[in-house]
Order: sequence, then C-alpha cells, then structure tokens
Amino acid sequence: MLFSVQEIDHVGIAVPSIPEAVEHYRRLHGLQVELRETVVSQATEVAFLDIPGSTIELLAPINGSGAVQKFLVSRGPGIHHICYAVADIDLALKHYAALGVRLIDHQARPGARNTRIAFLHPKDCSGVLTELCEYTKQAM
Ligand code: CMX
Repeated sequence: MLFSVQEIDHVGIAVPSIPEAVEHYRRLHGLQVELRETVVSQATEVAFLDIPGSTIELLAPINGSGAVQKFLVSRGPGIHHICYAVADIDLALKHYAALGVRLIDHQARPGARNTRIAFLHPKDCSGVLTELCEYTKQAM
C-alpha cells in the first residue's frame, strides 16, 4: 500500500497558561489567534495561531489533569506533538497498525477545526507524539 502524509498541519506546544502564551507569541513572533477552544475530553484549552503555510497550536491543561498537565509536570513547556494532515485517516490508521505502530486512538475521533484526528505513540515515532488529522468535507 502506498501511503504518505500530506503536510504538517500544526505543531502543538504545551504551555501553562493560554492567555499568557498567546500574548507572548504575539509580542515575540507577531502571531495572532485564529481560534480558541476548550477540549473537555482532553482536559485542554487550545489556541491556534495562524502562520503562513501552517499553524501553531498552544495547549494548556484545564482542571490540573490530562495528558498536557502530565507533560508539563514531567518535561516543562515545549513541543508536545506534531500533526500531519492525511487524505484518509481510516486508511492511515490501517497503514500504521500494519507497521506495528501503537495507535493511541484505534479509531479517529472528532478534533478541532472540522477534523477527524488520531494519535500515534511517541515511542514508535522517533520519540515524537504524532497526531493525524483529516479535514472533513465542510472544512474544504
Ligand atoms: N512527546 C514525546 N514523548 C512523550 C510525550 C510527548 N508528548 N508524552 C509522553 N512521552 C513519553 C514519556 O517521556 C515517557 O517516556 P519514558 O518512558 O522514556 O520516560 C513515555 O512517553 C510514557 O510517558 P508517560 O508520562 O508515562 O505518559 P503516558 O503513558 O501516561 O501517556 C501518551 C503518554 C503520549 C500515551 C499520552 O500523553 C497520550 O495518550 N497522548 C495523546 C493525547 C494527548 O496528548 N492529548 C492532549 C491534547 C491534544 C489536543 O487537544 O490537541
């Protein structure tokens, strides 16, 4: 099966506070917020910052719990994941599973910005937590 990812959709960066990080990124890099969301299922608050050709996703924990909170406690702020856009996420998950990559999400689930998403385990992706996303039709 021939498979390749399409492009880097975004890079996720773990931060302790969204308002402070948004202001910092505005002053430092001149980046503006495109969208802010609370993802209750992931216990995170996120802000997407527009950058030509890609996006930065700032992630902060809510309620002192969840994967981002654990990451911040053990590693501190920094790059949390990379997200590749794929044409067909169901096909992509079959591809990675066939290669023995541990799927954190065995089935794609709804993500921000009209996407379906799934995570691959960092230990099988050169130490990088890897997200896949497929844009649903209405986003095109
Ligand atoms: N990037 C790279 N490595 C990571 C990592 C990350 N983001 N998070 C954890 N790890 C590493 C740890 O350093 C650890 O390595 P060692 O065993 O060498 O010490 C190993 O993975 C296990 O780490 P852990 O702290 O015990 O973490 P867990 O096993 O509890 O969970 C993970 C790790 C990646 C499976 C979990 O964080 C997860 O399921 N993540 C996917 C979902 C997610 O991150 N959601 C956040 C919000 C996403 C969004 O809204 O966009």
